[in-house]
Amino acid sequence: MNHFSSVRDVPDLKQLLETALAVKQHPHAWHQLGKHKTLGLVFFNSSLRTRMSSQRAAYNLGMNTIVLNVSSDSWQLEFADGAVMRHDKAEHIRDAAPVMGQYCDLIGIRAFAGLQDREADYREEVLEAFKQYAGVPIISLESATLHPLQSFADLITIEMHKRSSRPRVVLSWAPHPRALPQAVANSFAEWMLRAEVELVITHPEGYELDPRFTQGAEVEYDQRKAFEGADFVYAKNWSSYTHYGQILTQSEGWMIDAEKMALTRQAFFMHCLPVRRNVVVADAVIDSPQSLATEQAANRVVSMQTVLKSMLEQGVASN
Ligand code: SN0
Repeated sequence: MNHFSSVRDVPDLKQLLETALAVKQHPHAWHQLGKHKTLGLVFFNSSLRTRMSSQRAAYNLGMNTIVLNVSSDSWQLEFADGAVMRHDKAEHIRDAAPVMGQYCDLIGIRAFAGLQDREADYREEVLEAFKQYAGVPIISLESATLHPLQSFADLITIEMHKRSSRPRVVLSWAPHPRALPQAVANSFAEWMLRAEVELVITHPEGYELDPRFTQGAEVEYDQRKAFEGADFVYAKNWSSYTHYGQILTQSEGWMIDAEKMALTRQAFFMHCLPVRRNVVVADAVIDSPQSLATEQAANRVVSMQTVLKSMLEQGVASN
């Protein structure tokens, strides 16, 4: 793994999952591995779990961290080639990224989709510019199209709770008051399609995801039918990909409640958080013993630590 921004960067997923289970059991067993190494964490968007779990994962490996919140603490960055920089952006990525690469051995980047220009978002302009100019390995902390550390944590969580060798995992669209990126859903689909699960995606018409990430998954437009026999229900809102960035309907009827969960095989409920209670999911579901939301968040330390450990052992961060 030179960079980690998709499951496609993982050469052997089974092995990575095995490593994760070892890391979960013995989080401090590699506390010297990251000695004298620095992880940069660069945020263009808000974060709670990603920031705290990344710092904790680095600490468990004996690494130092430097956090930069670009939107509030730093110069605003220009990404356009050949820009005449007379406006609000003070520094170009061609200058900023190599400097960060001097201070850090690995850099994590969070840069959400802008949801205005589909081509630009799906080209991953920000993430790719860091890969091109920083000169050190880049780890996605949620990019415009994917959130691999979340999906890896989700896979670890499913692995710990599955009751059969090939559980039925349902990714369900849910309502939300704001337009959100497709990244979590794209990424979850991409990881599940490479794991030992049966993936079903359910959403209202118009919320079809980019087939580059979902090819091979079953799509069921009837949410209740999708829930029948489910072992895991993964709730997430996303805005339309085809009518890019739009909320097509409020679809309140898609909220996940106890009555719908009763259609499942006593399924576990999953959400990556932050969640809008009683819009996406009813209190009774997220507060039930079947909810894995806190455990998913706990496994964010495990997924990040496993990725850092693999990169450090490979010697990719050898400044
Ligand atoms: C982000 C998303 O991609 O959907 C991050 C999820 C890990 N979620 C939000 O931005 C939610 C914000 C809100 O207003 O509820």
